[in-house]
Amino acid sequence: MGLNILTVLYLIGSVSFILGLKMLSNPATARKGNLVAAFGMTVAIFGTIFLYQDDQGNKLGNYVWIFGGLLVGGVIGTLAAKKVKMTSMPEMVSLFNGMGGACAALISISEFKHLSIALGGDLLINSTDDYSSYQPTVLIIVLGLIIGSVSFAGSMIAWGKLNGKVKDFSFPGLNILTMILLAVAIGLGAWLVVDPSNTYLVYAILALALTYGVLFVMPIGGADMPVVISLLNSFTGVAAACGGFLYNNKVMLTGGILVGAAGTLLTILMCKAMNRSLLNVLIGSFGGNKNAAAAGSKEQGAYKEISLSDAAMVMSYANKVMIVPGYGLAVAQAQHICHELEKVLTEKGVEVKYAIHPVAGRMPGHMNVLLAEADVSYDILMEMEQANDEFKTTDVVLILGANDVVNPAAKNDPASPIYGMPILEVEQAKNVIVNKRSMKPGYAGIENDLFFQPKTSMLFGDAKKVLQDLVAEIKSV
Ligand code: TAP
Repeated sequence: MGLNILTVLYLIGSVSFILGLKMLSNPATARKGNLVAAFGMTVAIFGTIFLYQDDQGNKLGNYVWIFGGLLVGGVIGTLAAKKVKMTSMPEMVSLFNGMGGACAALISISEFKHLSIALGGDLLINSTDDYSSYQPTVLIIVLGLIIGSVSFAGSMIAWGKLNGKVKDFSFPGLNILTMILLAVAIGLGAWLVVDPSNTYLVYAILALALTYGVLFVMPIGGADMPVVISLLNSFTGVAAACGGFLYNNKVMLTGGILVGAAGTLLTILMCKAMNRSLLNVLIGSFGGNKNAAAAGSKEQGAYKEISLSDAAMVMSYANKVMIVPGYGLAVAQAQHICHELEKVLTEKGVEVKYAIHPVAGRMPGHMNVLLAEADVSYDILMEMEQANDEFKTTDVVLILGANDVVNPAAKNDPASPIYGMPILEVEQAKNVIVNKRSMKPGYAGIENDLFFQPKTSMLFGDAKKVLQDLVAEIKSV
């Protein structure tokens, strides 16, 4: 009876994950989607704790440990999520993803121990036994161990890179060394499957996979971290799915597969948005600043500035204004005042739209989340392709704290580290006003020719302060 109810709860959990994921793909429903998926996870966790029984009818027990862990993890997770700034979200995703990988690796280690005990306490004593019926289980254990450990170690390095504590590191032949490490880990894994009596191999595989995870992420440039995190996220999903196989737990399997698939798709989409292959991201060095330094030192012409009152005037008398939000808007927390500007202009009869680049900011969907928080209508958010069609008929483009995503070098300069990344082609508009605090480069560390073009004017200052002043000026025009 208990098992039947549990099966129904697992079904509810699995359906909630799928619905939640679907809802997450649209900013209008994303918040609800998150809650729906969290509900599914709660049902799955508490269903397992209270209703799971093994073949002999034993319940889980260990309630003090389980609820102790839930309490400690729950409190840390809640505080971390409440405290985190929107701009540090990728770091937190990376950290939490690493924890998922570590869980999967620990499950593999503990399940291998259980298997050893089930086989008579010490597999070494029985080294001449026939293990064929256990080999599929050992295979899943090895896969979970390798993938989970790589995901854990790689995510920790990605976390360190995003918060600036870990610097890029590489040396000639590093890629070959990492390939060899992975090949040896897989080879030892195959050996363990053939002969599970070699218990020490588990720890050798663990050490190799952890080292591989560290060395695999170390040379990848900071700007490529979101792609790496998304890839590692898909690894964690696959490792969790291995846990689902081990425990014959359908909801864990579904959850793992969904995370694995979603992470893989997101990785592909991000690579497409940058017009680069995954291999190029993993062994290239975009953001590693070798080329960036060279590009950054290129001699540029003069740039011109625009005063607040002139900017207010140009925008007030425009037919159409496109706002391009970027990382700086998020840093300045200027989304609300940006919405205010949009309303003031709209009241004056100006058509206002937003042009959203897929990798603007520091995480996928960053700008959508930010603008949704300020109640900007989804109807006026243009994706890159739509926006690029609209710029031709735009009078003023107002760039707010964006830089790399509007850098024409991505189109025109094959030597640029961002060459090939699709950009917002703002220079097609009649006028371009750029708000940032200085002439400093953005995330990729390179200069931006756009700032030196004749139709571009710089409006220096913190985005929030500039927008507040701009709104006041426009109201008085
Ligand atoms: P960036 O190229 O990083 O440029 C942001 C600009 O904002 C900077 O040049 C900075 O110039 C300005 N800024 C900073 N604080 C500001 C403030 N308070 N007020 C006004 N301006 C401010 O941003 P982007 O155009 O959004 O491009 C995103 C970059 O990050 C891309 O290279 C992308 O590949 C990378 N990336 C993306 C993601 C995802 S998935 N979205 C994740 C990680 C990295 P000043 O210092 O002169 O003010």
